[in-house]
Amino acid sequence: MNYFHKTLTIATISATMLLSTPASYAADKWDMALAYSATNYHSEIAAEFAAEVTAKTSGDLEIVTHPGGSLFGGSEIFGAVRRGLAPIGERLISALSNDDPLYEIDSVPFLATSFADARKLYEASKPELIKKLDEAGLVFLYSAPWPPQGFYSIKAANSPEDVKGLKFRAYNATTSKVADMLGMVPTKIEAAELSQAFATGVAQSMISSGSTGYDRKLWEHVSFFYDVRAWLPRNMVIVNKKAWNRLDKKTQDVIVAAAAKAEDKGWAKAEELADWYLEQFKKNGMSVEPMTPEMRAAFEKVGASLKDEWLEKAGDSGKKILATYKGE
Ligand code: PCA
Repeated sequence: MNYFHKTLTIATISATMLLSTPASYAADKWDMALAYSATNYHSEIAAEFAAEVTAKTSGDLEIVTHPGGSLFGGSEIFGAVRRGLAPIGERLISALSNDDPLYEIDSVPFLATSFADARKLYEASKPELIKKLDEAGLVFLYSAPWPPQGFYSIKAANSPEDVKGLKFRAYNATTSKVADMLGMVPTKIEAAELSQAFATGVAQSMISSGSTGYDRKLWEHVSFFYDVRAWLPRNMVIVNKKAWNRLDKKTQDVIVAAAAKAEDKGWAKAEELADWYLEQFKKNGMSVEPMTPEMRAAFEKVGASLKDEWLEKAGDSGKKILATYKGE
């Protein structure tokens, strides 16, 4: 073997080694931004999802969750994942209604008020949701619901007069509008800042699930929960498309399988815990009641007008989704 051949052989061997040894490709780490408490079921399931991906890729892709808005606050997560500042994150979909009315379909008042209907509505809207996110440079992974939404108040709310002027904590445009139309004063506040807001009187009422009231120990500040069951909003887990495209197919498949599992767990857990949260309220001295017929009528009136408003905004694509939902 002459010098030329020898050099060529060594070069070939080195190149082959580089391509085939595990050490040749760097393991990746994804920080996953979550808005809600570490002990909330959404965050726990996200942590299980992250652990599963890490284990099944033998650490080639390690996903590390950051709950409670510790990496990015709830209101920043969508933009952060879009811009690639975080490769993956979870966001309350209906908070994004400024981007597109489709994002608030799960918060149209009294449209889907049970877990079964909420799931049907989700399935009906999913193809369009995936498309919209794709256009925004995002890959959709999974979506899980919050329990049915009720009304929290620091004072008894037996008639619409009782709530007038109450400071109201809103989490999306729909909750702001409901508050406005009922004469309350809405301010947007993320769940992570909720205890503080009620403790200082910045908030005196809100619409949310038993889950968030439980996470934030709202019985320390709020005495009344009305089990309205107005809608079931959802979170979604999204990935930055560029980060996604850097993964090999095998890793993507592991993520998709883990996401499907996480989604089913999320739906089951929300339903399993819905009544349990309200039991904890009672144990901690809160009153948990249905709304009085008078209050319910006021909520339903506001809800009906918001539903019309949504249909108008969402146009033909919204109507098509609703027709699929209703099985038409
Ligand atoms: N909890 C979240 C959104 C809906 C819910 O039930 C929150 O209050 O921020």
